[in-house]
Amino acid sequence: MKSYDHHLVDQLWQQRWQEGRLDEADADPRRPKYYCLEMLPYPSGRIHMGHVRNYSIGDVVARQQRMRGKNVLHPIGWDSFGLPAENAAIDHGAQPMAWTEENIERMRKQFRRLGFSYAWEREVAAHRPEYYRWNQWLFLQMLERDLAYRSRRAVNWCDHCATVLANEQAESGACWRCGTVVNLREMDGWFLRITRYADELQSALDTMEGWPERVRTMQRNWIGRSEGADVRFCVADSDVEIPIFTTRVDTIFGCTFIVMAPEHPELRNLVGDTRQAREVLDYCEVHSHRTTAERTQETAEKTGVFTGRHAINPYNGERVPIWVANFVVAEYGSGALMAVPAHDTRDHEFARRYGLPIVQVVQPAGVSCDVQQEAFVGEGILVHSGEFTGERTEKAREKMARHATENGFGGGKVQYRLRDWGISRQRYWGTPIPIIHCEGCGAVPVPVEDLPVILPLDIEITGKGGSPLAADESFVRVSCPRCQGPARRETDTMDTFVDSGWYYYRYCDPGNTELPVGEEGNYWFPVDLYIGGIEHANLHLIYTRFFARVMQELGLVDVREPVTRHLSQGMVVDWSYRCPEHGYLAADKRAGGWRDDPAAASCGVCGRAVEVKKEKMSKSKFNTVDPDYLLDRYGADATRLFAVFAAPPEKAMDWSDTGIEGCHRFLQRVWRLVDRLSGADNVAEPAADDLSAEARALRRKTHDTIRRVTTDIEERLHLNTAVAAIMELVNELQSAIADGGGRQEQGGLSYAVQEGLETLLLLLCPFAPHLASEAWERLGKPGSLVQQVWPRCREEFLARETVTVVVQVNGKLRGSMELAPEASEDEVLAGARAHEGVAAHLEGKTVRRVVHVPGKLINLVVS
Ligand code: ANZ
Ligand code: ZN
Repeated sequence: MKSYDHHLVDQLWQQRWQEGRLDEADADPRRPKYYCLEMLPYPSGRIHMGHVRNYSIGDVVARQQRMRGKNVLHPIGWDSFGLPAENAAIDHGAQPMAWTEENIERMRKQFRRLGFSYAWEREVAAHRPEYYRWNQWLFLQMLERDLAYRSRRAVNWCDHCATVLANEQAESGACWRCGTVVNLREMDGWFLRITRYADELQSALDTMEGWPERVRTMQRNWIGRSEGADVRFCVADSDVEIPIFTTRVDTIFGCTFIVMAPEHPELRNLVGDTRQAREVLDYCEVHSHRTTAERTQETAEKTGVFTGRHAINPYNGERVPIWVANFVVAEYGSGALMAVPAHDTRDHEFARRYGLPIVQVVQPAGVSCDVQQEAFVGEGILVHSGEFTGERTEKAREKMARHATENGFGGGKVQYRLRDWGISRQRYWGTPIPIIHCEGCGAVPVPVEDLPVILPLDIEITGKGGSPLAADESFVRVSCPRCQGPARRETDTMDTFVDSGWYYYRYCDPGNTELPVGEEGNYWFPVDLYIGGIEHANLHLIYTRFFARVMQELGLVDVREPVTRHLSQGMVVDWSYRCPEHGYLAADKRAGGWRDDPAAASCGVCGRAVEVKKEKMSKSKFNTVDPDYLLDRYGADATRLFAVFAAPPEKAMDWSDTGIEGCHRFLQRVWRLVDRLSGADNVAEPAADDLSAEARALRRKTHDTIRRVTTDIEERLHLNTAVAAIMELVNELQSAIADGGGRQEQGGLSYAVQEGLETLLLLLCPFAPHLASEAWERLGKPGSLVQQVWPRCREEFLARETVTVVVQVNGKLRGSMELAPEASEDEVLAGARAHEGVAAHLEGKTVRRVVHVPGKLINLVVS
C-alpha cells in the first residue's frame, strides 16, 4: 500500500486549486450565488485554534455550496488597524506598517496550509490607503446627511490605552482591550448618528430568524427600547424646568423627590449661592467621571446630596426636594428622574438611607404589602392618586401620559439606551479623519477629490497620550480648503470598528476606484452566512447593521439587513492549571498527572495542588495548541476535521489529543479503503430487482448518509453530526468489503460498494478536501473532486425493506402487517396486539402461548 503523506498531498492540491482559480468568484447574474463570510481576523501574526475552528466551519459550508452548484463568494481580509501594531512600535521599535504586512504574510501562509478556499484575489486590508480612503469617503457622505457630527461630550477614557472608547467597548466599566477601569472625560469628538436607526435596528430583530435568539436578545438589551413618558417638573421659585423620563408615570403621585445626575447642566444654575452649593459642587466633582456601568451596578453604593431646591409635581402640585445622586446616568433619558421609593427598589434603598418619605400609590391585587419595608414593583390598582385612583396601573400609564400631553407638561415617549457612536481615537494606527480645522471656517471637510488623507508612516509613537499625529507638523499644517488660510488637520483617527463595519461590501468589488462598492454588491448581497464569535454580538454586529442602512441610503447596495443567517461559534477550551502561589502554569512548570488526570496535577515549582479548570484557550493561561504543530503532525485535513467534529459549532469545543488522533486515524482508514479498491473496474448500476439484501442495505446507508450530511450542513449547521454520519458510512463500507463485496460481482454488491465509496469522497470533500481529492484521483475518477456535483439522495433507496407477517389467533387468519425483516418477537407481538383486526379477538382473553415464524407468521394462542 502506498502510504499517505499529508505534507505532499496537502501542498499538491493547494497548488492545483490555486492554479485553477477554483476558489475565486466572479459575479454572474445567471447563476445563483452564496456569500459565505467569516469575521475577518486581526493580523496578530499567528493563528490560534479559535481561528482554525471559525474558518474551518466557514470553509466546509463554502465548499459544500460550491458543489451544490452555487456561485460562492468566500473572501478573507485583515482588520489591520488598531492598537497592537502601535504597541509593537512602542515596545520594540517596530514600524507599524512593516509589522502589519509581515504578520499578514505569515497568517496568509497558515490559512493556505489549512486549505481554506478563499477568493484571495479579493483580499482587503484596513490599513492600506485603497481601503481606508473609503472609510473617509463614507464619513464625508455621512457628514453631508447629518449622520456624522462633532460634539463635546463625556466619553469613556482608558488611561492605559490613552484613548477614548465607544460605549460598546467599555461595556462593564472596563476597557475591552486591556481591562483597565474606564473614566469619563469631557472631550470633543466625532459621532455617527446610529440612534437615528435605533427603532428599526430593534424592531427588525423580530424577523431575523436566521440569527440565534441569544444574539438577538443581546442586541435588544443593548439598543434598550423603553416605553414611558416625559414629564417636566418646574423648580419652585424659579423658571427652570427639569424634564424626567419614567417608565412608571402611573406611580407619579408617590414621587417624593427628584434626582439629577452629577453632570446635569442645570445643576450649577440651580444651586447658585445656596448654603448647599459648595457641598453639591464638590460631590459632582467627585462623581461625574464615573461611567454608566459603575452607576448602574445594582451592588454599587448609592449616595447623594440635597441641592437645597424643590420641584413641583405637575400632577398634584406637591413640592418635592431635588437631590443629586451617583446612580443617575447623565446620558440616559434627560439625566434626571422622579424617585418613587414605594415602588422602585433603588429609590427605596436611597430613601431609607437618607430618611426620605415613602408613599404607597399602587395596591397589589388581593394581597397586602408593607412598602415601608420593601418596594412593591408590580402592577396593581392606583391609590392616593387623585382622579386616577382606582385605575389599573397599565391603563393609568396611558391615561396619565395623555394627561401630560393635554396639559402641556410632557407626554408619551420612547427612550433608547443606545447612544451615538463616538469614533474619534487619540491613536496613530487608524484611518485619519478627513477634516481640516480652520479658525475662520470651523471644521471643514476635506474635499472628496483630495482623498485619501494618507496616514504618514514616519511618526514617533511614544504612547504618552495625545494623538501622535499632532506631533507631525508636516501632516498637521495645511491650508483651509474653503478660505485657503492656514489651518490644521484633525489628528484623531477613526475607531477600527469603522473599518470592520462595512468591509464585507468591499469584497464584492475590491478594485473599484470610483465607489466603495459598485453594482456587484447587489449581486452578492445579502451575506448568506456570517460566522464569528459571540463577543461581537453587540459591538461589531450592531455597527454592521447600521452601516448596511447607510450604504442603502447612499444608493450603493439595496439591502437594509446585511446578514441573512448568523452563526456564533463557541470558544475553544482546554485545561488550565493555576497555582495559588505561581499563577497559571506553563507546561514545563507542571508536575503530576496533567491532562490525563488533571485532578492529580500539582505545581512543579512549589508542589502545591493546583486549580484545574476548562478555560478558553489563551496565551496568558498557557493552554493553547499551536496550529502549525498540528499541521506538521497531522496535516490540514485531520486538523480541519477535528475542528468541526469535536462539538456542535455554537457550543464550546473541548480540545483533546485523543480527539485529533481519532480524526487522523479515521482519515487513514478512508485512505486504506480507497487503496484497497483502487484499480477495480467500473461497474454499471444493476436493476433494482437484481440487488441482494446486502447490496440493498448498503445503498440505503449510502443514500441515508447523503440525506443526513446534506441537512446537517445546510439546515442545522451541525457539522459534527455530519462527520459522524460519514464515519458510519465508512464502517458499513468496510464490513461490506469484508463480506466480499469488493471485487467480484454478487447481487450488485460491487456496485453498491463503488457507489458508497464515491459518495463517501464527495461528502468528505468539504471537510477533508486534500485527502478526498487525492483519493478521487487514485480511483481513476475524472475531473477535480472539488468541482463535482454534490450527491443526490435517491429517496427510493431510503425505504426500509419490509416483509409481510401474517397474524393468526388460535390458528385463524386475522390480519397481516408490514415489518422490518429483523423485527424481534417482542416487536412483532406488540404489532399484532395493536392490529385492529386482531384486537377484538383478544378482548377479555389471555395470551397463553405465541408461535412465531420470523418474517412469515405469528400465531397467538388465547383462552
Ligand atoms: C419613576 C419610577 C417608578 C421608575 C418606578 C421605575 C419604577 P429603563 O427601563 O431602563 O428605561 N431613570 C430615568 N432616567 C434615568 C437616568 N438618567 N439614570 C438612571 N435611571 C433613570 O428605566 C427607566 C427608569 O429608570 C425610569 O422610570 C426612571 O425611574 C429611571 F416604580 O421613574 B422610573
Ligand atoms: Zn478656513
